Amino acid sequence: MNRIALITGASSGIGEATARKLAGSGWDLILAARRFERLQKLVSTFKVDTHLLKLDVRNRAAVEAAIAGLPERWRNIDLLVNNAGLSRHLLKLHEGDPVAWDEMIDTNVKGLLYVSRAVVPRMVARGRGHVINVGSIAGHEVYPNGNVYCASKFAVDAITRGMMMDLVDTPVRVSTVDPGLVETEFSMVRFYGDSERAEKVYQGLRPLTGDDVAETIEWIATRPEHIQIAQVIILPKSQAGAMVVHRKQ
Ligand code: NDP
Ligand code: 8X3
Repeated sequence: MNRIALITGASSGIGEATARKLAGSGWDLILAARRFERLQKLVSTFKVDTHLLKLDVRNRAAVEAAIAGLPERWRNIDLLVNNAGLSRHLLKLHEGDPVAWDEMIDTNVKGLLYVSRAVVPRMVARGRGHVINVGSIAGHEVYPNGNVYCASKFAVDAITRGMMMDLVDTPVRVSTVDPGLVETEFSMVRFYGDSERAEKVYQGLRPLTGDDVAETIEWIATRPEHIQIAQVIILPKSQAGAMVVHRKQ
């Protein structure tokens, strides 16, 4: 039987690209997202076994039930990619939208915790497993109006470090991949479908693609078992930090 990977947020962007990449390399896949029909379309051409979960990672009971309810054939997850996440708005904190704060913290932080809490115990029990969290350059540097999104990604960084310590006496590996600008649906979601504003984010530079990040995730996941890639920061060539981006006029 092939190795099994569970990818959250596999209906778009980095998660979708990671699903394609791992499917191409012969991993069997559990794919989770809210937009189930997208997952169905995605796997229609895959040659590996797949198991789809319509899942909102913010819903702790649903996460617990989804993992506890996995058929026996899918229980031994070798790789968890905690990718589901989003940003909302670019606003000063005192002018911010608490509904958007909840969405970001509940998804990026609490969702990642819920999924990890549900999946990792069996990895520990089996003595085998790898968790790769998708952080961000926003988890290393705060940028203006990024306040809560950045805080959520700083939290991912702290959680990753904590998990690595908690699992140091087990064979379970923990890693984080922290991208800069990746052209996905991320900015469309951040700006609530304002495509003009979303496109401007990537104007004048060649951003990363979901495939670029997926390739890095696969590389991290396929190192020999004595190697734990703790963290990879991956940026477009013309980005030198969260706020330092060179754009051609
Ligand atoms: P996309 O918007 O293209 O994809 C986001 C994915 O997350 C979708 O599959 C979406 O699925 C899923 N998702 C969002 N909320 C939930 C939820 N509550 N439950 C389950 N799934 C959810 O963006 P990206 O691919 O760019 O984002 C993926 C990750 O990469 C995020 O964690 C993001 O913070 C991070 N990142 C992105 C960067 C970028 O520049 N694009 C840079 C650095 C990090 P659905 O809506 O179907 O549930
Ligand atoms: C996404 C990267 O810089 O747009 O995490 O916040 S950024």
